[in-house]
Amino acid sequence: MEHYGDVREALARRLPDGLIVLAGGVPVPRNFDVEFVFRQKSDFLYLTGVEEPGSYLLIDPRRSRSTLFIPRVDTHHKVWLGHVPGPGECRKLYGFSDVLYHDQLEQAVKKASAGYRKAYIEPAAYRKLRGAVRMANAPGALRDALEELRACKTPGELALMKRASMVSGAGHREAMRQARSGMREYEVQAVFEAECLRAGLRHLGYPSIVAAGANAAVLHYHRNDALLKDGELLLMDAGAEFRGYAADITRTFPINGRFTRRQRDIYSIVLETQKKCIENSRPGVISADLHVQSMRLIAEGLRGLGLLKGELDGLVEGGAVRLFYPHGLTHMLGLDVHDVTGGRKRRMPNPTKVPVRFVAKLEPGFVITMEPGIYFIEALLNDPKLRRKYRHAIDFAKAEKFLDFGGVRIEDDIVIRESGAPLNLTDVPKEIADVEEACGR
Ligand SMILES: [Mn+2]
Repeated sequence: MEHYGDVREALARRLPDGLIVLAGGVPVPRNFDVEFVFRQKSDFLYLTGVEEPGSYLLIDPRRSRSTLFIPRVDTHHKVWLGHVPGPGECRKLYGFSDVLYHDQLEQAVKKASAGYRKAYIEPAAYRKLRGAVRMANAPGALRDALEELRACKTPGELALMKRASMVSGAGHREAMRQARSGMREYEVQAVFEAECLRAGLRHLGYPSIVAAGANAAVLHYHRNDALLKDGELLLMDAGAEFRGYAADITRTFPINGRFTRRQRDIYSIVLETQKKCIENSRPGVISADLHVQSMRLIAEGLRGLGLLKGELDGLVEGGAVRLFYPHGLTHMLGLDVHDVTGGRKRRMPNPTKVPVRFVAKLEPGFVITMEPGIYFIEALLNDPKLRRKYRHAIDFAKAEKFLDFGGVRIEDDIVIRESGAPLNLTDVPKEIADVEEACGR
């Protein structure tokens, strides 16, 4: 509760010269009488912790006041939804001194706007307030201020993220323990999601990816319905949310509990790459440089196996390694699984010679993922144009023998700290011996 009050004060300090108004999310209808499962808008959750739909927030920086506006619930609603907390309860529940009903918003904004010439009203709230507001509105500045603030996590937020990571980690360990050949991918998904639900975490940060064998080479695989086969790997990328804060964890483990020689070779390259990049995740480091470092390490490993040929610089800058590693190393993590970068992305030119989506100078309080991978993707390895372009850099005959392999990704969630080593929020085995033990066959 204190945390949310602090966050609102920080926003008021950044935008001291205008009234701030935000709208919470509203339920989205799915079909007649049925709604999609409601998940609060991230900015609103960030500022209030309110997970119920239909609320508004008014921040009056000059008077240092925040008011929460909640829906007025009628008898019909009470019949269908049961008890809905009223203003008195919401004051206690969310730590607001002022709680009103949402039909009082317009009046309250009019009253509070005395002395202000400016407003920071989010578009969804502005649609409701257009008639009542005479001040110039600057929603872009509100957007930027929120992104700046959300990028660096406070100790309170880190505690929430730790909880999301702990529960998700337990889900991953349980999936390793229970996965068996003959099961379907969705049965392993059920093991993970049951563990999260049992701990009270009802939302996932993103749809779970549970990919056996060659399916692991489909980067956003969501079918999750194939059979698990003896001798293959299973890649699971899954994370739950706690109070809106996501975990984003990937593990790849042998379905029969023992890595083959070939699986070890590929897995070790990914693991060593990930560990080095985590170690180097320090304040001031540019995320794109870490990505290039991960490409070099993977290129070096694949060259050692004879899959790539030639100079490392050429393999990285020429793009040959991207056929095996076609995604980013890292992204921000928070209330959104691909979280805001704090506007810093727009200001920072990419200093490297490779295209990278996330370019930011790491700061204390950033939470980022570290997720290198190696995949054998048929669409890339059998593309005639790419085969011609990279005929001197890639041993395609050798790579073809891996088309049944799928891929390996290892992903942890990392907190950048002022000094010392980064803090790893993820507690799931990843060393080969530890993974085999966790599989416990
Ligand atoms: Mn991720």
